[in-house]
Order: sequence, then structure tokens, then C-alpha cells
Amino acid sequence: MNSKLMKKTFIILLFTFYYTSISAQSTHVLWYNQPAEFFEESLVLGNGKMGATIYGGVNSDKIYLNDPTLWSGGPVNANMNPEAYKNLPAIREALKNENYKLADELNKKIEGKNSESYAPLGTLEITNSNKGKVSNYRRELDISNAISKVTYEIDGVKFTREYFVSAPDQIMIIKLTSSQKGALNFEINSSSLLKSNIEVKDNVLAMNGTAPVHENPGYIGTNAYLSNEQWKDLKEKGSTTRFTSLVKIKSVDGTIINTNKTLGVKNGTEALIYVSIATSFNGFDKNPAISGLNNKEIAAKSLKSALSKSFDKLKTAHIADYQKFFNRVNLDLGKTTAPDLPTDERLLRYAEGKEDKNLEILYFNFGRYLLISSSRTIGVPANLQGIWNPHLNPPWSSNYTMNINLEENYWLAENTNLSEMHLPLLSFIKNLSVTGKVTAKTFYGVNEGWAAAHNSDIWAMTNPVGQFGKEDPSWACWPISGAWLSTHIWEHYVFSQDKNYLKNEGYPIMKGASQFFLGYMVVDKNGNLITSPSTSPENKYIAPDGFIGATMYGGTADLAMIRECFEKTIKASEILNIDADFRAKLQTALSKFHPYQIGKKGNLQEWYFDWEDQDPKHRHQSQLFGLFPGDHITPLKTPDLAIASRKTLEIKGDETTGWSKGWRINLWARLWDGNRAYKMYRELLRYVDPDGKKTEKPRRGGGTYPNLFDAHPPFQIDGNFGGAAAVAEMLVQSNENEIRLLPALPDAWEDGHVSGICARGGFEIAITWANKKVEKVTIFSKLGGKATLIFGGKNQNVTLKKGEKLEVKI
Ligand code: FUC
Repeated sequence: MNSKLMKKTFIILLFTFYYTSISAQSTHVLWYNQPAEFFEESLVLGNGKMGATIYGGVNSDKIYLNDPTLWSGGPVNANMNPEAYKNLPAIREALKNENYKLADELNKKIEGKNSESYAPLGTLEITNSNKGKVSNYRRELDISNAISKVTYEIDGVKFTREYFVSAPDQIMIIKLTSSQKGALNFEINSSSLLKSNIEVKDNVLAMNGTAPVHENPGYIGTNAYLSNEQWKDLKEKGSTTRFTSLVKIKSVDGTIINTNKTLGVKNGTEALIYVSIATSFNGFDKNPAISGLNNKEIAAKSLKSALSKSFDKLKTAHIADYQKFFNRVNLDLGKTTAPDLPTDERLLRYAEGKEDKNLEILYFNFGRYLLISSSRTIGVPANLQGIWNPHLNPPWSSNYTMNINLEENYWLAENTNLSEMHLPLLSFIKNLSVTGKVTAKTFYGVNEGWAAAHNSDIWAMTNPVGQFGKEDPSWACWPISGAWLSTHIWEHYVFSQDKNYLKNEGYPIMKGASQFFLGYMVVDKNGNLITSPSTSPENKYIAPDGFIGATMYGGTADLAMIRECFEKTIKASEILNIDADFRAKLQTALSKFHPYQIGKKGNLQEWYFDWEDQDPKHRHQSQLFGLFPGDHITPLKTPDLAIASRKTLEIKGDETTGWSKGWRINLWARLWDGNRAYKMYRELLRYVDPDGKKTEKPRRGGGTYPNLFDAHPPFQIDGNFGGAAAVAEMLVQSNENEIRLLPALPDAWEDGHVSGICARGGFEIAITWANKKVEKVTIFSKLGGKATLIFGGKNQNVTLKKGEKLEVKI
């Protein structure tokens, strides 16, 4: 071999070695070289009921425990401001006279209490007594099996901790092992920020406590608005939720050593920690103190049952249960040359604009992981932080914010094949429709139907918030969430084709939401139907006289949401072949809606008049509801409105909070602008420093924390869900008749494959594409049906039988 050839061969060999030794980035493992110091670095597990947040420290491993049914307070007294509705005529009169200042002031008279707060259950701490120099530390979460692991070495001995939270067994398991016989030495203690009692009895570490009687949102300061008498009254009623956590250790060979507050193992080689939790929450309308569940008994039962099973059996059942949901969808975006780095470094590298397709897939998969892990409790949807909250006063009470956040949590439920995870929200809406009847009557003087406003909590509170006149109408006074939420009922039906659900559960709730709006809407000076008073989530206008306010009439967002609610209720009544008279009423009302307006800047007008915004770059874009999540604005059906929506997005710019980015990516996808959607997806994945971290050049703003949690900032889970939903929206869009393939495919995703994405009409789609062109399509029908597939400029009609899978000819 001549020297030139030798050199060439050497270089080829070097490259081959480089690429085979440095594997590509994972699409399902988050991993780090160090323990978490901040919450936004921790790794989370959950079975849709029990949540665990793992820090993975060597000497002290902190694990926060959460149960989504542990909230402050008790069942809401919906009749809290029985005469509030009497203020409506004066507000409407002020608005008729264009006296916006007065209207804004009077609108506060239609306010009630603020929501209760999601409470942290407790913290488990594993303290290690093995001292020495730590090497080869690794902490990971594998979202393909929902198992987290910590491994490290001390003086040549390898220690492993494996954690999972099982849904079938309602238990958290931590397995500790050491590579050297008898090298495990650790102790466990429990603590809580809540009032609690800790004891060790019969080798079980038990913590029993109660949730706070009442909490005010963190931004107000605890209890700031309650008078002494109100406090006394609340305490005497004592309707708070009880909780229990139980911990037990099984060790193969070590000695179990207990104190009166701790459990421990000495000189063991393998140990299993079992953690079981429960609360007395027994439904939104039951007093959890008096008519609560027996939390002690429930926790004890799960513990006993898990103790009777082998580790392997528990683990196998956990993986099988989790994968039943997770494995339904598979996404591949083709070749990547990104190196295998820890997730925090990987995000930093990606923020520099580097390619990492598998990180884009990981974020999508992680969104699905989070929904499976946080949304499996009927009546208790995933809240602002999913189920993972360490704070006593969490941001915005970690409640249900219904002018975007709660709904955004569920945008990925149907299209990414997690319909079952939608049920906690759907059953929660049913609860809202109960308290909401009182709210409709007492706050708005409407005797038919139900209403819900900006915030809610586990008690299905529906009143407008604001602490009875103390807070800003721009967010407090907004009775429209019934319209938005009822579209989730329709979405569940149209994806699942479950007519029984629609008939027995869904339709009556949709009808109730529509009835409220028929009663609430009024006629404007042109004879059109509008809302009055109206606000546009949480933005403010500048009136011609310079007044900056929120209260006005006929806001675009209200009309867009009510339009969707009416249109979907009409469709549902047609499918069920019922309520023809009511349907006609809705049709007549729809024909009289104040129409969309295009403003002087070419934007889709947010306000009834073409007024300036106080903040033109405001994070909310509710006036675009009809484009997404609604579907009455589309580039084909309403091209002018689609162009105006685009203009609105241009004016707002791309720099915004996490959830708002999540929403905008979906909006760009619906405008079929894949490259813009992708640009914003990259920006959603932009590295953000943990909240408490002090750095010279802090990286803040909307984006992604090292543990892949969405940064509003602070942490809010909605951006994770909105971002994951948008990936599906870029690949498949559908209505009842048409399925559009790769409608917003960015140039960066030239080649790829996706399977398991759901389309309206009860279909599941698999697509393989190359050079941005569809190469192979498979369509599966759950119940049989027809659809038109649209791709590559072609329309193709398909008819499938129930359970049939068809490979479509290209
Ligand atoms: C809405 C948003 C805020 C935040 C809060 C929880 O009020 O405007 O940005 O997400 O909900």
C-alpha cells in the first residue's frame, strides 16, 4: 500500500471508529452526569395519581411525593355571591354609553373567591452512610419504560438505584443494590411542609397529615385576603383533605434498623423500598374530612399487596401497563449526527443552532410520557405543574387556569393516541357543569345551562375569581371557559367515534354550555349578537380617549369560542338525531354573530373596535382561537382571515412564554408554515437556567429547563404538552372528512417516519416520507369509515371496514 492510500485508509478507519463509538442521541433517555440541585433538574415519575420527583443525590437523595387529589380547602360554595348578577345591567348600560372606565370598575362587582391551591404531600430522603470519592455518576430517566436510575461508584463499589411508580400496583418502588456484598448502608426519613405526624410502627414509616384549610395564590401572599372571622369559620369547618404516606423496606441480606422516625439498612447488598400514598379526597362535592375516603386503609392495602409480589413481577406489570400507551406512537426524523451528550449539555448545544433531530423527538415523546404519568385520575386533570409540585405556595396555586393552560395540557391527548388520558379532563368538565349552574344564575342571571370562568381547582370551582372585587377584570372576569372546554368533548367524540359517550355524557354538557351563552349574549347597535361585558384573556386595549382597560363588548375571542361551541353542539345533536328545535336556535344565533373584523394593520382584530393593544406582543392570542384549537379559520375556507391571523402572529413576534410558544407553533402549523412552526419549536426547546440558579449570564425567558420541563418561566407543564401536540399537528391534520398528510413539514425534517398518529373519524395513520414527499401511507380504522387523504397535491378517497388496515397507493 502506498503512503497516500495508507493515509486515506487511516482517515476512513478513524471516521468509522468515531461514528460507531459515539452513538447517536437517544430519543427516549434523559441523562446527566450529576445529581439535581434544583427542581428544574430533577427527574419525574408518575402513574397518573402518585408523582415522584427525584434528585438522585449520592449522600442525600431527595424524592418529592405528590398526589393530585391533595388540595387546600373543601367543596366550593358556588352560591358565594348570590346577587352578583344584579350588577350586569349597569355594566351593560355603561358599555352602551361607551363609558369603559365605569364598566371596568363595575365589572369587579361580578367577582367571587380565588381558587384553592395544589399541595405538596411530602419528601422522602435517603441518606447514605457510605462516604468516599464518587466516580462514574450517572442519573437517567428512560421514558420508553418509565424507569429512572442512578448509578455511581465509591472506592470501586458500584451502587445502583432504580425507581418506578406503578399504576397497576399503585406503589412506588426503589431498588438499591451494591456490587460488593454488604456494602449498602442507608437511612430513610419522611417530612412534609404540611401539618403532619411521623412515626415508625411495625417496621413501617408512616406520615399522616392534612392539607391546608385554605390557601391564596402565591402572588398574593398566603391568606392575605381572609378576615379573622373567615379564618375561624374555615378552621372550624375543618373540611380539609387527609393524607398518608407509608414506607417499608425489604432487604435480602442487610439488617433493618429503625428509629422512631426513620428506617434504615445496614450492610445490605440489595434492598427494596416500597412507598404508598393516599388521600381522603372523595370527589369534588364531598367533604374530605367528614365524608372522605379512608386514606390510611387505602395506603396500607396498596403496600400490603405490593409486598406480597416479587420485584420482577411488579416491574414487569409496570412496564407492560406503561408501554400499552407509550408504544402506540413512533416518530423517526431520519439521520442525525448529533453526539451523545448528557441532556443538559445537549440542550445547550441545541440552543447554539446545532442539529439534533433526536432531541426534537425526545421532547415530543416526553410530552406523551408526561401525560401518561400525570393524567389517569377521574375528575382530576393534570394541573399547571402536571402533578409535580414541591411548593406550599406554588406559582398561580398550581391550579386549573382555563383561559388556555388547562386546555393546552390536553391538546396532545387525542392526536397522539392517548384518548384515555383525556378522561380526567372530560370528567372534570362534568363536575364544572354542576357548580357552573349556580354560577350561571348567580353571577350572570342566566337560568339555563352552566358557566365557568378563568380559574378552577379540584373542587370544580366555576365562579369568576378576583376576591370579590379586589382584582383586575382583565383576567378575573371571563365567563367563557365552558365554551372552550366543551370543544374537548367534541374532540374526544370525533377522534374516538364513541357515540355512547357523546349521548350519555358529552352532549348534555355541551348543550348546557351553549344554553348559557344563548342567555348571556346581547344584541349590539347593528343588531348582531355579542358578549357584554367582554374581556380578551389577559390583554388590555387603549380606548380612543387613552383609557387602558379590559372590559368592553364583543371581544373576538369570546365570539370565536362560542362559535365553536355552538357549531360543535349542532353537529353533536345531528349525529345523535335529537334536539332539532334547540339546534335551530343555535343556527339562528350563529347567523347573527358580529362578524370578524380585519384591522388597519391587516391583523385579525382582537377588540370590537380597531383599538391599539396596551401590549401588542402580549402572550395571549385568543382572537386566533378559530385557527387553533378551533377550526373555523383555515387557509382554504377563510383565506382572508388566515392571512389576518398570520399578520397578528407577525405583529406579536416569536418571543413569548413557554405555553404561548406551544400555542403559536400549533397556529403556524395550521397556517401550513412548517418552517416557521419549526423555528418556534426550536425556540421552545431553548435552554433555560433553573429558577434558583445564580449564573453570570442567566438564560431566562420561555423555553426548556435542563430536565425538559417547560419554562414559562416558572415551570408550567402546558408548554410541554402544547409543543408535543404541535409536532403531531405538523405531520397530520384532520377534520371529519379530510386527513391532510405532512401539512406543515419543515425543511429540516426531510426524511422520516411516523406511526400511530390519530385522525378525526377514528383513524390511525402511519407515514413514511423522503425528500419531503410521502412514500408510504397506512391507514387504520377503529370503527370503519370514509376519509379523503390529501397529500402531495392529490386527494385520495378511502373506505375502510371496522378494524381494517389499508396501505394506500401512492
Ligand atoms: C395565565 C397566563 C399566565 C400564566 C397563568 C398560569 O394567567 O396569562 O401567563 O400562564 O395563566
